[in-house]
Amino acid sequence: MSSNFKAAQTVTGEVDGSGMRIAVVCARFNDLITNRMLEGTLGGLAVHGVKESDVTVAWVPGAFEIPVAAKQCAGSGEFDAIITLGAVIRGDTAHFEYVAGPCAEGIQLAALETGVPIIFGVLTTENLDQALQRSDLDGDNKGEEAARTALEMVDLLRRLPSAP
Ligand code: INI
Repeated sequence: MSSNFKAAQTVTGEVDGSGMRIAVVCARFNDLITNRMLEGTLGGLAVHGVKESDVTVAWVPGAFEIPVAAKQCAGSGEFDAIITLGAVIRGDTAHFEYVAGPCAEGIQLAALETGVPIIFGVLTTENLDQALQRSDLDGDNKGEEAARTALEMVDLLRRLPSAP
């Protein structure tokens, strides 16, 4: 299949994020984990050229509150992408499913309704250890991964044809 649009990605597959405006909606619940993810996200954005002044961080109480804040950011016209960060740990709660499921579904719905990429950087793990592993400051960090995903999606949507 041939492609008639050019990607701006460099040979390493990385996107130049300069000029992109990003909102990060971050849950306070399990903030030991979400602060580490936020650090990964902010580092990832900076490495790819996003200016600090183009990044807005909005804190919400828990993962359940992420979708409504993400949707408002997405609908504002102020941001090219929204990154959501949260940590839902099964060991902590009997209502894991009631938090994790609606959070994921709400984020996807908000992205589809607004057409703005909203990245799912919400960890859902069995225990704290797994969450620590996936928010490593020197290795695997789901927040850093979410930053790269956001920039890639902004770049892609700018290049794909849209409705006339
Ligand atoms: N919120 C989380 O972000 N992670 C969790 O693991 C969690 N647990 O375990 O309950 C959690 N609960 C709070 C929830 O997100 C809401 O803030 C709360 O229910 C108020 O609506």
